[in-house]
Amino acid sequence: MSERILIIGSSGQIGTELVIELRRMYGDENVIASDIRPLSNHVMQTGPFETLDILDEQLLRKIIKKYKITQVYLLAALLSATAEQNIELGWRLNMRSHSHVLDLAKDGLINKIFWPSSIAVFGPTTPMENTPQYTIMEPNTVYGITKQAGERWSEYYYNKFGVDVRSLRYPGLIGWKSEPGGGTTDYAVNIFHKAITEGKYESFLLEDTALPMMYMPDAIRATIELMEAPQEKVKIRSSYNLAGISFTPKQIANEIKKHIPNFEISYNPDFRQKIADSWPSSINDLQAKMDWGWNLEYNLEKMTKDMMMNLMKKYKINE
Ligand code: NAD
Ligand code: AKB
Repeated sequence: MSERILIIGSSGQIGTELVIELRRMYGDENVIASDIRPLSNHVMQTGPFETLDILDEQLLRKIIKKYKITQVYLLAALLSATAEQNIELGWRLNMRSHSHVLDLAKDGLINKIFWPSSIAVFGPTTPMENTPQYTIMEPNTVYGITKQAGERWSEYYYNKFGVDVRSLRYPGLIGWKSEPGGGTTDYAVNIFHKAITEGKYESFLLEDTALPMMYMPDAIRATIELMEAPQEKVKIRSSYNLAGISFTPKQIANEIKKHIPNFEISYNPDFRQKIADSWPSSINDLQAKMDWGWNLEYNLEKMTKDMMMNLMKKYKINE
C-alpha cells in the first residue's frame, strides 16, 4: 500500500520544509498539510491542505479517515519561550496533541508516527558537555516537561500497544525558508536576517552561551532517515539524541563577519537566558549513528555560507 502522510503543524518552521521534501518523495497528493493557521505559500499551493486544530480529536479522526492516512508527523506545539509565557496552553497543546495521535495508532487507524522531542528535555542537573543518550533529565521549563512526558508516553505506547512511534531530540534548528516559532534558539536564525538587513543584531543570549544547533537540511534528512529505517533498527522509542553543531552567539557572529565584515553584535539577555542556561552545550549522538547510520553534513562554516547565500538571494542583495 502506498503511504498517505498527514503533517500536523505544517505552517511552522519544520513543517514548511518537511512538506516540500515529503511531497517530492511521495507525490504531492499523498502528503496532506494541516495547521490551525493556513499559510499562503508553496505548502498550500502544491497539494492538499486542511485547517486543523489538533485539540479537536473528532476532526483529526475525520481527516485521517478521509485521506486514508498511514503516517502522521506531529509538529504542532508551543516552543520553549512561548510556552513559558502561556504555561496552561503549552501543557495542554503539547500533551493532548501527542496522546490524540498515539491513540490513532493504538486504535489501528495509522501505522507510523513521527513526534519530535528536543534538547529541552534536559535540565540544569544534566551533564552539559557531550550529553549522553541516557542521563539525568530534570527539565525546568514547561516545554521541557512536556517533551520529557511525551518521550515517556511514546515509549509506553510502543511497549504496551506496539505503536511504531519514532522521535529525535532536535537541537535548535536554523533555516532560511521559514521564520522560527518562539524558541530560545531563535536568535541563531534572527541574527542572519538582521545582519543582512541592518548590519547589526542585539542578542537575547549572552555571548558565551553555547547551545547545540543544526542546519535545517540536516534536520529534515535525519527525520526522514529515521522514519524510513527498518523497524528493527529503531531501538530507542523515547527519542534519539541528535548532536548538530555547538556554538555561542559570539562564534556565529564571527562567522557572519566573514561575509559582512562590518556586522556588529551586542548582548541584552532576557528571560530566555535562564532557559538556555538549563540546556546542554553539546550532545552525544553515538546511538543514532550506530542504530540507523546518522551522519551530520553541515558544520558552522558551511551552514553560514549557505544561509548567507540563500538569504542574500531572498533579500535580493549581491554578496
Ligand atoms: P513552529 O512553532 O514553527 O510550528 C508549529 C506549528 O504548529 C505552527 O505553524 C502553528 O500554527 C501550529 N499549531 C499551533 N497550535 C496548533 C493547533 N492547536 N493545531 C494545529 N496546529 C497548531 O514549530 P517548529 O519549529 O516547526 O517545531 C515543530 C516541532 O519540533 C515542535 O514539536 C517543536 O517542539 C519541535 N522542535 C523544534 C525545534 C526548532 O528549533 N525549531 C527544536 C526542537 C524541537
Ligand atoms: C526552542 O528553543 O524552544 C526550540 C528547541 C531547542 O526545542 N528551538
